[in-house]
Amino acid sequence: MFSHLQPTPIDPILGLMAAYKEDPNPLKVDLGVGVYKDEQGHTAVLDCVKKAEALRLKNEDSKTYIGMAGDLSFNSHIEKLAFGQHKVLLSGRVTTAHTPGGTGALRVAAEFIKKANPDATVWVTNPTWANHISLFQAAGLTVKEYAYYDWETKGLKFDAMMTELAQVPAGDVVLVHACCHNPSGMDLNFEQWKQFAHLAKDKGFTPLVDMAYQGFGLGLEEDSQGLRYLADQVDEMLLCSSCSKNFGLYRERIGAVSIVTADSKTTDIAKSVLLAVVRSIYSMPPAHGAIIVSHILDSQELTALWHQELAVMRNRINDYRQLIIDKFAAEGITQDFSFITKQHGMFSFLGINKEQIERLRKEFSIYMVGSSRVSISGLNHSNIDYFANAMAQVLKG
Ligand code: PLP
Ligand code: TYF
Repeated sequence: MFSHLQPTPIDPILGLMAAYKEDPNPLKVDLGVGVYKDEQGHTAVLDCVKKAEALRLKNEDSKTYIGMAGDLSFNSHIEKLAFGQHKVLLSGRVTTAHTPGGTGALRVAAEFIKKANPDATVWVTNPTWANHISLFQAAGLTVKEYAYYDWETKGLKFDAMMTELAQVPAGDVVLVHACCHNPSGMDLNFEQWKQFAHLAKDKGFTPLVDMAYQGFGLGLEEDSQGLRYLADQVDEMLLCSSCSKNFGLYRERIGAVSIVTADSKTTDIAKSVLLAVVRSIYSMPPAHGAIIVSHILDSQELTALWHQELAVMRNRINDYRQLIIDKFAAEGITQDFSFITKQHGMFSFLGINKEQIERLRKEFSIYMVGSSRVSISGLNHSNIDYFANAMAQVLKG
């Protein structure tokens, strides 16, 4: 039966990562995958993680299974990180399972939605992270897009977004990015979050917030402001979070899915369904990443260190947003790229065309996703002039 299989194309972002690795050009620049790189172009293990790992090595006394919900201490920490002291936590309206990465959280959420409403359509931003579409389709759900990014103004199509979402029926799910929109970098401001939350409440659709970059936008608290306002307004929602970026735990695969229900009785039922979904996919999540995060957030000292290290990553990216503009100006580029400083998180769309992206890759070994998405932390003081100069040549035509 395997001879009937058809080849499946590789995820273009991961394909780009492989192509970059094989490129022998010493000047090559990787602006592809959303993985934070420091000034040396290295994705280092955070010091707070190293310390927590040492603690784990010393204290761990068993490798027996953890339950289907994973590490309960982690779950409690991750809920507080997202919701703070919110009434949904205080009134027992949230149930959380730790998952293999944010991707695992989304996949579990998809199956959970399928159980709650098999006919649900999941609405995603146009454009969105390509995996969103395949993850929800894999659970047999219909996926449709709503207006979001405006290629003309390099901003949001907020009015069109609200008009389209006003047609979404109760029982459907609307996925929003908590902060640091992937791929555009263009986020809702707080006023827009409020309007979105009121619409969700009026229309009765269920929001699903994907929070893969908490702390990479404006700060840990600021980045969850919209999410918390939404939780003030609606009875039910889902949250998928990831510790891949903000704890630098990419390969440990640690994330969480949280379900918010209208009352604690429904939460108990939702929990049983959630755990049944987990059991039918992977039984129990891997423990390591969750225990690392738990150790960090259990300790004031390690939490303070984490905040510092996260701020270093966030500030470096934001500094480079401005530096790109300055270097482009120094190269005589006259097109307006000021939108880059209005965006948040790892990514921005440069808004250049396919041929220009192709030339950057072929002539200069500068790698970015085909939509012109750049992962800004791939830039550093050794390559930014090379990048700005290549951009100037390519923009001249
Ligand atoms: N959601 C978004 C928007 C992402 O960009 C990512 C990837 O980084 C994820 C979810 C899931 O990340 P991971 O599975 O690595 O935790
Ligand atoms: O968008 C990105 O670059 C990150 C990393 O299948 C990623 O979200 C990309 C593709 C993928 C998994 C993670």
